[in-house]
Order: sequence, then structure tokens, then C-alpha cells
Amino acid sequence: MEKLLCPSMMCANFGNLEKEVKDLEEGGIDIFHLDVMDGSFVPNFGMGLQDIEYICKTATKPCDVHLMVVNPSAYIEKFAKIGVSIIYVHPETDMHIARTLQMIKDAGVKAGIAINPGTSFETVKEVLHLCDYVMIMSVNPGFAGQKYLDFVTPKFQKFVDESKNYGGYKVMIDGACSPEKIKELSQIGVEGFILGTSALFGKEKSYQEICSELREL
Ligand code: S6P
Ligand code: MG
Repeated sequence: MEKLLCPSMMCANFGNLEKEVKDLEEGGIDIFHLDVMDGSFVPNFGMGLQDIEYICKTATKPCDVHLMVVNPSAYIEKFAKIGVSIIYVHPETDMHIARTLQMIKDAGVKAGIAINPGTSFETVKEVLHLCDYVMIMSVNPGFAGQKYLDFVTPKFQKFVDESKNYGGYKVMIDGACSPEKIKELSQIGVEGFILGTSALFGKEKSYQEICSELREL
């Protein structure tokens, strides 16, 4: 299965964002991953509208947004207008997640659900038919550079196995996604990998070298 390599742009060098976008595209990435944090749902602040707009405008590859904010439904229209291709929302912060997922689809954007380490398959199964992507978090959301939480691992297999019963959503991993995890999880059917400090940024090698090595795993 072809891997989806998704650089987490909060880990990129903002000193030269234009070059980062170009180098990553030339390196062979698939989808830019754009984290939005409001200092409320998660104890950190993350990329703002201007950052998102700039990357979407500069990139030729698709962009996603990962909304780690309270009341995400209020911002769906805004991000759809900017031109993102996938919007991920967290069920833990949304009173009406089914409505929000439908709102994303109605806006012509692919719907993604992002699932905290403490959230189970059973909690979200009723809305999985509305999801094009399921992004399983293997760290608590809010920060790059955290440790992989081992207790999350069995959830990947569960979501992969159930995908065929809910329209074939793609399973993604976000959080401490190292080359070892990419190897292990791609073998069981995980398709997409959010790449931060564990696999892509701050390394000696070029993005092109890293991406080809990750595809070989
Ligand atoms: C974290 C955020 C992620 C991180 C990414 C960092 O809340 O949603 O997208 O940017 O996980 O990766 P790493 O390899 O530094 O953990
Ligand atoms: Mg993320």
C-alpha cells in the first residue's frame, strides 16, 4: 500500500517557510499537516490563519488542518474557503460531532476525525461512516517531540480492521511517528503518517533522502 507522508508544519523552519514548502514537495511528501491550537482544548498555541493561508497558497500539494480547538464547528467555513483538502476535528471537544463532520462534507472538504489516546473505537463508531480519514493520536495533543504512548498501539489494528464496514476511511497516525513505527504500522494497514521531529525535521539528511527511505520501509 502506498504511504501518505504528511509533514507537520509546526515543526518546519518558519525562518524560510517558502523554501521549506518547496523542499518538502520536491522531497516527495503527499499532504501538508497544519496544526491549529487555541490554548484551551490543548495547553499550547499553534499555527494561525495567516500561516495556514500562506502554506495553502504556496503549496501545490494538498493541505489538511488538525483543529485542536474548542467549538471547531465555528471555523469549518473559514478553513474550507482557504482551500484545505481535509479537516480533522476532535470528538472530545465537540458536543455534536456528527453535525460538524457533515458540515465539513457539505463544504466540499474531506472529513477527518482525530482521536485522543484516551478515546476508544466504541466512542466514535456511530460517526465513522461520515469520515474519510481517522487520525489516531499516539501522544496527547498539543506538542511535538513527545514520547509514543504504547497503550494506543492495539487501536490501530482495530480501526484498520473496521474500515471496510464504514465506507473505507483511511487510518493515519499523529504523534511520535518514528521510522520504526512507520515500518510496524504500515505492515498492518495504516496508510498515513504525520511526520514531525521523530522522522523528518531537524535531521542531517535531505527531505528527499528521508522520504525515499521511509517509502522503502
Ligand atoms: C501534536 C500535533 C502533531 C505534532 C506532531 C509532531 O499535538 O498534532 O501534529 O506536530 O505529532 O511529531 P513528533 O514526531 O515531533 O511527535
Ligand atoms: Mg497534528
